[in-house]
Amino acid sequence: RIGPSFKANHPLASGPVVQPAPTVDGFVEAFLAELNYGQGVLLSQSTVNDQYLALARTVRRYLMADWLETGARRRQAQQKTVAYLSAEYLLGRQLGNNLLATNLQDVAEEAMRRSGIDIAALRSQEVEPGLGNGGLGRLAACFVDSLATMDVPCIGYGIRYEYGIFRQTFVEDRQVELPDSWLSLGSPWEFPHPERQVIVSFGGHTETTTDDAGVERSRWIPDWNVLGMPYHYMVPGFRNGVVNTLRLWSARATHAFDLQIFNSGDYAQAVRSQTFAENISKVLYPEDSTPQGKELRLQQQYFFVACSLHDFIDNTLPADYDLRRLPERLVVQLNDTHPVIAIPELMRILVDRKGFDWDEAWDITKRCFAYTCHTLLPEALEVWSVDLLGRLLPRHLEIIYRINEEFLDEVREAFPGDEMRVRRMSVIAEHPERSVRMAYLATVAGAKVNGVAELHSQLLRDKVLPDFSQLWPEKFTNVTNGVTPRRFVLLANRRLSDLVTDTIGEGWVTDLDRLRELEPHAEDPEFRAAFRQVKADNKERLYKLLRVRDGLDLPREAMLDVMVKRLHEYKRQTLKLLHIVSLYEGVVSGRVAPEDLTPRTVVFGAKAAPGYHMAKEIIFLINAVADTVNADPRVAGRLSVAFPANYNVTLAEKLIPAADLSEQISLAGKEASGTGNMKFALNGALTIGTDDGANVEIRRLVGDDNFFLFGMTEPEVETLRGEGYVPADLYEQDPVLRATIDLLASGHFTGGDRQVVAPVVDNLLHQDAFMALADFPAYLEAQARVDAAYADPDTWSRMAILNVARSGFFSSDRSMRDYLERIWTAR
Ligand code: TH1
Repeated sequence: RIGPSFKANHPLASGPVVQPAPTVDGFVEAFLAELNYGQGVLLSQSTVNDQYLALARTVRRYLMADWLETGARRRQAQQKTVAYLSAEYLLGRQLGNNLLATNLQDVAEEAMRRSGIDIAALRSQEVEPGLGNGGLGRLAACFVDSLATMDVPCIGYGIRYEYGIFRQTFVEDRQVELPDSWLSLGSPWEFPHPERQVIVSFGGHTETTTDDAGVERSRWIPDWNVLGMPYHYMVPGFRNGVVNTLRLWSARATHAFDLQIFNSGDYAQAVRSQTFAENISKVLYPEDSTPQGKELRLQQQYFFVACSLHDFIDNTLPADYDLRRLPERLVVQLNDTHPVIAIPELMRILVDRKGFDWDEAWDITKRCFAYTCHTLLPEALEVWSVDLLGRLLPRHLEIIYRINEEFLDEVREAFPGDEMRVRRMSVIAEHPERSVRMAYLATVAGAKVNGVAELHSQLLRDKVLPDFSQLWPEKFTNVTNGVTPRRFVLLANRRLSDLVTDTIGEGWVTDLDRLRELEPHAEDPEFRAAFRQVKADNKERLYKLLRVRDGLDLPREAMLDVMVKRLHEYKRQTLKLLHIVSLYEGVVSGRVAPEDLTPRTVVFGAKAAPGYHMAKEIIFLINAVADTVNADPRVAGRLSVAFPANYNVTLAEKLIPAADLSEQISLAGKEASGTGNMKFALNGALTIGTDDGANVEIRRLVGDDNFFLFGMTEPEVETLRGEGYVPADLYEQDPVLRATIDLLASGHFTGGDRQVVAPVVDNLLHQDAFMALADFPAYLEAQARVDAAYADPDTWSRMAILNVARSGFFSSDRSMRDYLERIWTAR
């Protein structure tokens, strides 16, 4: 792993690493060197892609000394390290973020100008690494950013998917998925480390043997292997000289595997095996919160978890490290249940490979893990069939059975005679098929279990894991999510950032509570005007982009009302759509004069899981409504609807700073936290939202007067469900709702075709599992309050400024402090 010792003793072996001068000249020189020696082209011959790659590698050079230094310091210090295990990292583009972290934006811009290059063209050349679905993946990216900025030792472990979240396009208003080949033009931000490859085994069976001490031990005889090749990515802190590491694993075929088949003479089969192995890290599963239970997904999970634990225990810890003290050096944070197979894997390493006895291994394991739950939806709680798990990981299944047996003994001891409870709490479910409940396994093994917002953590305790919270109340805690102010304020909203810095000085970027100092300025008319100008400029920038990107022509003056998130029924994009249709219906039926409409532009951004039919029907319907509304002169300049395809981090960075209104309208009790809601508030949009997830905390902080609350509370939802919810009755009783749904159902938006709207309309009338109709009147009423507030620019900007000033709590730096205090150092 380390070079020969004569090298280590050489005076130059430990640096100093020569960094290019942080001047325009220094930058130009480094850039040309990268272009000439890295890309092998002359500036005069170079393509935009050559230039982008050379620019990225130039920025990398400025980070390298700090990266190497951070690594050396971490090896020296032997501190406790957070291994953040996440199947997803939704990173977003790297160039802008890394220029920001190194404080080189202006230098780089000038250096490019001097080289005759427009840096903006190079920025747009970057394909973002979309290695995540939505909030969960983006949260992981925010967390590693904050940990680097706070100089906390952390390794982010995950999967280097060759294809990230699909690229969305619309064909005749319907979603069509295209592969996201984010690596195809080169990947300047990654460092492959083939010398650190790890072997991962699958399949086979177990045997019982007796060891030298006469103890019976199980031995796993796997029947196939793959190699895990790590790729390292820099995670720079914000201008603090720290660069942490993200280590993502890529699957390769093992040589042994190839050779065996080669020897047997079947060349075609040898190639198939290669493909088979590499399939493991081929593509991100595009389901957000609805796992499909596919075998390849379990392979992905075990693959990256096995690589990561091996990497930490055998390559990161000193060779002679006493593993009884592992919990002093390692805390594994499980990002949802996706990496939970790490629990039996650590047991296997300790018992089978390192020779620990079971009890000691279990004691160590229990102190190493903590589990974050991100959902309440029952369909999102992962279970793996015993059949599949036993086939793929027979030894792990054995270990899980034993963990469960001992755990259930503990339950019997605590609650004698309560066999119902024992069955309820079993890690092994018996129905509908014998399977492993991964959330239960994580809760049994984890030292701490947290939800991601206060309401969510409470519902997690009371509704999802009540028996566990009764048994181990001290295990449960909350850490409310956060977002990084570096990417989502400083980088995405330079204009607002400049205004804030001019007003309260520097320092808020790493101490976001200081935004409070803006509060008194909400009363200053000049500041409000400047704040409005920032919004106007951001809208201008967005509309220019949407014109080029999507051919959209949007009015400059209208309120910008934004709903961006994954398409899911519980998030209720249909409720937003009903609002749009009701505004439109008001005008076309003559009930409302067009000039009485507050001018609005509604922007949607949403990807649907490819197999989620209802979500795709909803996308179609939004597009159909958008086409019709935008083409109707009766609402021209008053109501527009835009649905730019392929919402991603890059688009979010343009959309969120421009928004006036943030739509956070999930059915109460369904959205665990939400993090888009935080980004909008920090960028001066007002929220219209239900009492759900982190909305509750946003409202409490910004104040009731600065938040448009509507809809049922979670207990009210439960009550209504208990009484028997009949959406069709609401349709019958409410004339506005009836007119709205009738217009939708009439085929008005689909060229007279009633058939194509039926899936969504019928579902609303006869199922409406997420009670959009029940909240519809309250939503309209809240939107009327929005219109009234928007009518007075001073009222609106005062509210918006207070949202910014009071949202500092939602920095992911604060989330990381909470994890440190409540989970990672608490014992
Ligand atoms: C999301 C939650 O839906 C969201 O409310 C929360 O803010 C976010 O996580 C971060 O905590 C989830 N995403 C996923 C993705 C998968 C499985 C479960 C969840 S929960 C694949």
